Amino acid sequence: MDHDQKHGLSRRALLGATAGGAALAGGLGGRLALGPTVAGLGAAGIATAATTGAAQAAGFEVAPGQLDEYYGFWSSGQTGEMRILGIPSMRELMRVPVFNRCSATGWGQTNESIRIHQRTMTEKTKAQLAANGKKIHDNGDLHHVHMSYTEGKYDGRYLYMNDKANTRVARVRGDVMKCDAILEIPNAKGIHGMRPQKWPRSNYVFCNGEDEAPLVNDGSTMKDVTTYVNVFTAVDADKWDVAWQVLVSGNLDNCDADYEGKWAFSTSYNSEMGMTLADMTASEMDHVVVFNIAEIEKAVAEGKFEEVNGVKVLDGRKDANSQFTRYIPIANNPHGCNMAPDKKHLCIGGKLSPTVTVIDVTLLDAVFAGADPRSCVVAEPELGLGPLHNAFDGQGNVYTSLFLDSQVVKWNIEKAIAAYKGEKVDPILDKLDVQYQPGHLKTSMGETLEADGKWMVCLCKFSKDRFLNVGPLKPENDQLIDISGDKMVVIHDGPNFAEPHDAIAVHASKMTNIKSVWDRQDPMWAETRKQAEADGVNLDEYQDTVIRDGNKVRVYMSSQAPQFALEEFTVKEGDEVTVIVTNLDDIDDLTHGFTMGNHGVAMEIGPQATASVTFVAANAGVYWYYCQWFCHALHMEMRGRMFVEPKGA
Ligand code: CUK
Ligand code: CUA
Ligand code: CA
Repeated sequence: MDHDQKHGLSRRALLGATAGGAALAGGLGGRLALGPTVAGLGAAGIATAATTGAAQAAGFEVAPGQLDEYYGFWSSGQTGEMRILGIPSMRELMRVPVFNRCSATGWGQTNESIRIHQRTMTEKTKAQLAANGKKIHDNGDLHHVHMSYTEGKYDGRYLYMNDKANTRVARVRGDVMKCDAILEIPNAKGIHGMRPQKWPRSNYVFCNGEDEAPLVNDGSTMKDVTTYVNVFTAVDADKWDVAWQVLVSGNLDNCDADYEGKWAFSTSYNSEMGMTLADMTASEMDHVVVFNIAEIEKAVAEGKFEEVNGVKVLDGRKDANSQFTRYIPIANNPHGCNMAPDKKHLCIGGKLSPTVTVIDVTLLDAVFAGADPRSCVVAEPELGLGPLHNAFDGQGNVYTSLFLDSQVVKWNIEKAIAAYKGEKVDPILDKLDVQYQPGHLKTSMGETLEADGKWMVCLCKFSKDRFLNVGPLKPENDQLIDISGDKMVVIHDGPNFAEPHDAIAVHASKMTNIKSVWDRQDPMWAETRKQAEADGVNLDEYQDTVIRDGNKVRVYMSSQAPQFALEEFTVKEGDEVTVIVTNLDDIDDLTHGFTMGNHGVAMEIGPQATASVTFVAANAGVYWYYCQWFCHALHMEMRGRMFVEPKGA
């Protein structure tokens, strides 16, 4: 295996960057009471630069102080967050709460995050939540994470992700790695497959509705499945609103977009519109829906839509005979849907069929002009049992996960096309056992025009005997595979908590706009700033102001290690208290926290950030608040008291 050689250059380049980072940390150390410790770390970082040879001998291992070559952005399934891992080290670097409630950062509890949750929430959902004593849904089922594109390449601006559980999509900013927008999608049910447009840029995020339901879902019709529809949604990625929706026949599972901005594609495993497992698998064929973006945009511009719940809806069902869609028959219950970086071939995982169907997207114009829908199929290699998802190396090869065989199969597109034409060639180049039952698999930069064929991560659904037994609930197993040679090689087992479905590997050079310190004027707390202005408080300066507004109390306190500006404040029993903390420290990695004891309140305040939280001081007494983020040698002392006076006092 020539892996070390192949990666040597970039690793050395990274080491240079690390040494610089260490020097920076050492410099910052002087500004902290913890100076000696930080300076010590810096020295260790520089020392590793001398051990390059040993690190390379260790293969994939990224030695202490070294940085990974790729950012891995991971979904977390039912945990509801996005995760960042380093590739190839497979070290978890960060968790970004999105649909979940986060105890560390206060996501789902701070006023700033609740506003993001509620901005696009429908009145129906608000009412449903209120009936349950809640303001937001604090769970999600996040299957897919994808980055924004400019001309088929990652541009580092945003990450987009779905929530199948509560029919939402969300966006995470590429500069601060925080969620800044959530969108509840009307009319659709159960957003599953989701992809940004790749060309000319990610103007849309395409979202598949997986679950069938009446379009007007108000109880007037429920068991009559002929009234059920499925909805394909294009979200305007800039306005973060629904641009348009298309009704389809059958349900929608996974989707992708092409590299020309002409098409979007979705697999459907329930063309039968069955409501039981037996019915959903009854047909011999299901289909892939092809969406014609230009035709859809034209109809929307000409006003040829129906407005349903404030959204422009077009009818792309089979009976409507529109130019919006075509239905390509595919063997029963397909799953994965992956556009190759050759700009030409779309690969559909057969799931129940042992095949992957290859569609040549340059033949789709003819299909829309009336040619047989199957005329765009140019290969259908038989690869093994349970083909789910496909990944690419940029060299004409595909890696397909075989769920039932617990294998990854490497095969060649051109050879598969030749075999489909009747030539005697075997498209299969290699098979590799993985542990166990793989779903998605991701190659480095593989979903972009810059697919580089270095690494693959295979997200296994089961780990069984691969790790110490931790009880009946086992971790998943995300395996790192070297694909730089002819043979695939498993390099590393990566246990992971419930339940990553998908990931992307983005070269670190794409993430040039990541910040270490917030901008004081960040839109995240723009509304909080407005309130402060109205209260005559300047959030850019030292704050120790308590404003009483009826039974509402707003407590403004800035923080600078190791102190809150207020070491005590007084409210009355029953007051609605809002604590607004601005972190005036502007040093890298100097995050403070605010925890109000015995009130279920905690939040993160990054350097130069503002965060706020509202709660009711229900019982009289003394309550300590404290900084829960270790920030200084005197971090323990960074605390204060809230006095809650008895009613009528
Ligand atoms: S997925 Cu969502 S069921 Cu194969 Cu993209 Cu796991
Ligand atoms: Cu501030 Cu700990
Ligand atoms: Ca089916």
